[in-house]
Amino acid sequence: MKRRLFLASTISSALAACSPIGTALNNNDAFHHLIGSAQGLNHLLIGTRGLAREYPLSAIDRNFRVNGLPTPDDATYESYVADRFASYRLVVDGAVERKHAYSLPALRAMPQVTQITRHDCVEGWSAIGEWSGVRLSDVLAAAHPRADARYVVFHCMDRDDQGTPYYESLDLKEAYHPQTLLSLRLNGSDLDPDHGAPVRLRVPTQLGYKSAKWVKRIEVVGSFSNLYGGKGGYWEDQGYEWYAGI
Ligand SMILES: Nc1nc2c(c(=O)[nH]1)N[C@H]1C(S)=C(S)[C@@H](COP(=O)(O)O)O[C@H]1N2
Ligand SMILES: [Mo]
Repeated sequence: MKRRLFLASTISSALAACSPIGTALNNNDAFHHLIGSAQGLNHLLIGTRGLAREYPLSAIDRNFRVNGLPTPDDATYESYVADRFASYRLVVDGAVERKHAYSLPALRAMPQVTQITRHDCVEGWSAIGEWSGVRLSDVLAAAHPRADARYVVFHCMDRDDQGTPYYESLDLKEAYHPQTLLSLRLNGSDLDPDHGAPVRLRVPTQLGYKSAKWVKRIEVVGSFSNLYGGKGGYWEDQGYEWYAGI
């Protein structure tokens, strides 16, 4: 019932509701207006061809806010945390010639990129962090996407209170963007569980909901027709824009 009421609510309230923990901002009409117009403008702005701004070390927000669905607490995730993700594998499959299952040490052995960028949540807050990890383009290149590949879907380990997991997607152009990372580290430390350990997508050219936490599987697809509501993401299926360029 709660879910049906939520789906029936206006696009603008959906846009301001990317945390299940409601914020005062969600009830603010001026904020809805601001966010609504920002979403409309996204299509006119630089988009994924531009580079997101990078910041100096002094700009880092040491306390990076935690947001979104709760950190997974199922037996599988608890055992990952207990063995420091020794048994975790990041699966890459779908419309690719070469499927992969990466262990965390295998990801750490790939070339690492570090960038200090700002995370912008659609709810109206931002945080600057130093993110390190593997370029998504390197992982995709190793998988050899097939000719029918169009999008890259990220399947996550967290679930909402209905049991639906979080999922997100990028098109190939955004996925191959040089700043699009599979992050393993935040502010000089391994990612902690609350920020998406062990692997979290970081897309500084797009709004925060694209930066999927707790990624366990990267699926290359030709369309979203087999992905839940068919709009390409957990929040997209509830009214957010799929294209979330900043
Ligand atoms: N798996 C998963 N990824 C997610 C979310 C989520 O609920 N589940 N929330 C998104 C949203 S709306 C935001 S703002 C950021 C929050 O990231 P942080 O907790 O590191 O600040 O994660 C994004 N990625
Ligand atoms: Mo967000």
